[in-house]
Amino acid sequence: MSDAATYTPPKVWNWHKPSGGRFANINRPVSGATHERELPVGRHKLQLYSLATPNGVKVTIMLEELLAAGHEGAEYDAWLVRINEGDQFGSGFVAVNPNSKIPALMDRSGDAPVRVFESGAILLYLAEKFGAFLPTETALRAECLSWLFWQMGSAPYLGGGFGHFYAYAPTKIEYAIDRFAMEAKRQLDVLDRRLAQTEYLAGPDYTLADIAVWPWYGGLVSGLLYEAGEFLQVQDYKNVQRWTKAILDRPAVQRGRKVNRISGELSSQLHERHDAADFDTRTQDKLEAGG
Ligand SMILES: N[C@@H](CCC(=O)N[C@@H](CS)C(=O)NCC(=O)O)C(=O)O
Repeated sequence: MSDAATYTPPKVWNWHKPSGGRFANINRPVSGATHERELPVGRHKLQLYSLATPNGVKVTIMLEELLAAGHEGAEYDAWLVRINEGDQFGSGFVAVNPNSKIPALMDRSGDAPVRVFESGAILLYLAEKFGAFLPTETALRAECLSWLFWQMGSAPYLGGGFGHFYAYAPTKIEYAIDRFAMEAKRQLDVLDRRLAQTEYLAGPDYTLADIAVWPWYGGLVSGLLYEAGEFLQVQDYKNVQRWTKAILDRPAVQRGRKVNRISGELSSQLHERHDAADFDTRTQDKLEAGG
């Protein structure tokens, strides 16, 4: 590990040593599959390959919301992808997402399967497929999509920037933490001002914009993400706090958060989801018993 204060980049960057840090074992400078492995396929038309990170949870919340709204075609199988073990580099996964990141969706309802990757694209695909959580009126739709794309562009500064340097990097670098803490707080202020004007991000109704933004920024202001609540003084963002609590009260959100979760309290984990009944207590009991 180079000393951050004295490091001079060489003329040509080379991948010659592990960088350290929490995800060092899966980071590499090339793409593509590292091993052959087919993906499992369940009985539903929608096959989701994911993990309950903020990006993964967006999609399981969306699917549970669609089901709660009566869209039976949104029934899905959710398969666990353990990214720390390199499952995202299996040939089957790479065929669904050449970028090797969860979440990835395969829609098998038509003659030929349709692959969708990137969580924002998946939310939009599902919203259009079922005609839900995306306003049809021009201005509201534009506002909704603007917040969706805001999330896709902003969260990497929160996760890959602030979260990485504050929580995961092997050394604490003041310059990097300052830079990204500033940006994280700026983003929270953007949301806070918007949510002072309207109940939800796109306007009066809960939409896919809220589903996209909540797992990241709701997690942050709850003090859960990166355990950075005190550091960023998240209690000050009162409107984001109000919105976060309202969304967490939704039963579909509570279900969606559990799917493909492998950490935290056992009662909050549902490693795979193939049926609505999988959320039953009996399933949880089985999990707690190690089944
Ligand atoms: N922009 C992508 C980001 C997806 C992403 O970063 N997924 C992470 C987990 S949150 C992942 O799969 N990482 C595994 C890896 O980088 O190898 C999306 O929104 O879908």
